[in-house]
Amino acid sequence: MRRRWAAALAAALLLLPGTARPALAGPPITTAIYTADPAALVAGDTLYLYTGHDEAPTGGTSFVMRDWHVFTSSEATTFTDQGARLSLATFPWAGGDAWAGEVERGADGRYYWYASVNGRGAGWMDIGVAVGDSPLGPFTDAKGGPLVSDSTPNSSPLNIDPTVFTDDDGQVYLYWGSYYGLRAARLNAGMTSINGPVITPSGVSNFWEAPWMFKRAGVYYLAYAANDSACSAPGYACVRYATASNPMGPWIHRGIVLDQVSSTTNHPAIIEFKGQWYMVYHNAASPGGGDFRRSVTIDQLFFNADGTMRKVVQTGGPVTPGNLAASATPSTSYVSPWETLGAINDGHTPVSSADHSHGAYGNWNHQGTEWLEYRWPAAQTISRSEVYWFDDDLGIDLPASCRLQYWNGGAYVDLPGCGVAGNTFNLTTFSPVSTTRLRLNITSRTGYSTGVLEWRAFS
Ligand code: FUB
Repeated sequence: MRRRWAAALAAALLLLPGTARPALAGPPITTAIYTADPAALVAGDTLYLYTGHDEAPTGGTSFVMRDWHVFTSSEATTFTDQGARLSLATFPWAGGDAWAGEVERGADGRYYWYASVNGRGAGWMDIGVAVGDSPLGPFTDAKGGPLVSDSTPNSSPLNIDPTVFTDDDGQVYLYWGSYYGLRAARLNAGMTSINGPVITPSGVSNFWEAPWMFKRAGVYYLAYAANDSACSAPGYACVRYATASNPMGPWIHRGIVLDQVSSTTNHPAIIEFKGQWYMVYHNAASPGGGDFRRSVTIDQLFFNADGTMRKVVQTGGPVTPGNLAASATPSTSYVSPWETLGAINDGHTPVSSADHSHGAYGNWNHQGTEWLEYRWPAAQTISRSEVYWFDDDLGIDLPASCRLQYWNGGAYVDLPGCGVAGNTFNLTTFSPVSTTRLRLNITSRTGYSTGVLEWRAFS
């Protein structure tokens, strides 16, 4: 099986001497459609976001992507959808899967849109390139076939997610790849062919996919999705980054710039616009959103004096205001190996007890009582719990009963029991307790196992 592909808005005016910064962003750039895989470009005084378009139905379990949209903004806060400006039809040789892309201005002043598509050839995904005379196109196929495919020597195990970077000397670089296979090459000035060997850059620790390259103060930066256990829950990705003094590396890993988001996939674009740096990325925070119904969002990004990037604060993320679960570490007595413990505090609001589009905790085929626990590094005051049960109409059913407990420093102390209704959050309120651990004991119905889609805790 292919690996599963693998969130209180803060609005404030921050003043820098002489510079008015725009209000913090954070909500989806649109809720009219689902968007993913952002790339960013500044042309004139406009910020352009090039995004994929998720069209999977509610509860869908795979990508449905046929075209790409362009969004414009003059202040990086509100965005106008300029519509689908590129589609699979632009590439007659391609058959499906309009995945991540990026637009770069060529030396000829034209705009080149590099895009991941199913090339219908050997292997699965290829990278095509379209060209237009303006950032909004119209765009036409610039090559009549893939720029990168499985037949490209030393290509990636999955040829997707192009990022294109033009250095100060005019040399253009293409980075791309997935399935842990990062690749890089120089492009010819014409923007539509590779010049020289495809290399496997070194030092890009835990690379999974979705590279984004840029330069600041003479330093090259490469941000990318990683999915190691030190940065994200199983099945989810974070964004790590590396820096280099040469555009082809070697790279030095610098850390995590964006934590796990509410979608399993994570995909960065980093850009400076009108004196402020931004991280553009996607999550599953839009109403009805999910792993295959993602939404692009934008947040401010800040650099330290030494050039390292501070971790981005996800202002429009999936965090329900006051939900203490977001900062807790979950653990359990048992989780089925194919299920996702991290799903219980990813901030997703399920549409039903069958909605495991963001993953689910499940303990099939255990029966009887199993427990889930949240731990915090410092004591939290808690007076409310909300549990959304998972029911797959197979081996996992709603529980027979459940009981909450908190840790008083020496023992677990009972709190009131909790509801076992499906298709809703089961609310339990109690006198405030100060604790570092909250435990949910779940007892199954005879013949079934149990599962949880989301578990929230509040002061
Ligand atoms: O949207 C399809 C794929 O999911 C992209 O190409 C990856 O970067 C991941 O976001």
